[in-house]
Amino acid sequence: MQKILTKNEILEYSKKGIRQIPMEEMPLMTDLAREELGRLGMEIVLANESPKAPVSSPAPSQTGSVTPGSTGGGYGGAAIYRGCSKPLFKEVIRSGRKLAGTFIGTPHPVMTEYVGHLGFDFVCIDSEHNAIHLETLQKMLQSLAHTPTYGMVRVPTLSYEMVTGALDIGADALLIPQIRTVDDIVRLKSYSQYPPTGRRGVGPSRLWEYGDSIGKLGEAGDINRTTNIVIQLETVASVENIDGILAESADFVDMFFIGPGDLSMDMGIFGQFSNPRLVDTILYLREKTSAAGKRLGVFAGNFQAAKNWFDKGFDMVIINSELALLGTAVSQEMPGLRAAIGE
Ligand code: 3PY
Ligand code: MG
Repeated sequence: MQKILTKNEILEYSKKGIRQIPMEEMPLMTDLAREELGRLGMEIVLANESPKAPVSSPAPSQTGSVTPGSTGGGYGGAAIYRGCSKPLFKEVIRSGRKLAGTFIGTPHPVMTEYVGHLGFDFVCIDSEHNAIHLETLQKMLQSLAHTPTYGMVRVPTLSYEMVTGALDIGADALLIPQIRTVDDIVRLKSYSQYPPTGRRGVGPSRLWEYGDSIGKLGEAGDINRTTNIVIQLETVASVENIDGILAESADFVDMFFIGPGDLSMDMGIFGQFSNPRLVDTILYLREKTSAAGKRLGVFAGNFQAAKNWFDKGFDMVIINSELALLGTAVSQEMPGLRAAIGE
């Protein structure tokens, strides 16, 4: 009979320092076992296979690396057969890795897939400021399955439909704009977390391989482990309420994100990114989030600004958008071309 390899047995091998588990034939594995194997960067070696080079530690520190047995697009173990296998985004977020992404505004999977191969850790599909609704979002997320890049979605509204909907179609993380009050966080928690923490509904969505892996929700462990919520701090109210916001989100949010555009607009100094009032407010938010043990990201207009934010200790940067990056590249070259042809 085919051997069944459990998560505990994998942990035993790991404790003994064995990273390549020798087996006569490929064992059956529970989803938790497969996930653990991937998380620990271990693999099965069959008796008739020659030993391979040592496997490096789990992939979070390596954009584009593929870890056997763990998944992208959320959680499901079956995803190993369905696309580019990635560690859980939660592990990457918690690993301490500095994360670089860009917004996607073009409502099409081809653009998403293309940008997914450019070396960003994640893309953030921006349905707050673009005509991208759930049907299109799902296709855009699907297009990332064969890339090493994670798919974050900025939802347009703090609503059950958008929060639960975007998670169910497989968003690796949600970016939640325009947060103002502690009550916003209470609602966000109830929409994004399964009971008893919240009131998110259970269904055979893409996240659960259309039902194939939905049984995982019944397994022991944190059933909300697929969920990554990033809260935007971009209103004066969110600055005023920061202590309450941090307290209320303590158990379900790892990352915050500052939107300097809206924050400066709300402060009456739109676009004055060097204005000391804005800079001091951003640094104040960094102190608060860091004291609460949370990671912090920020929007950057270009790569140089992104480097500056990383130098200042920020953990995540969203570098403008795919359209802005395209616009910059073309506008740098076009004058030279026009001059060369005598215009
Ligand atoms: C802002 O700057 O307001 C943003 O939302 C950037 O993402
Ligand atoms: Mg904003």
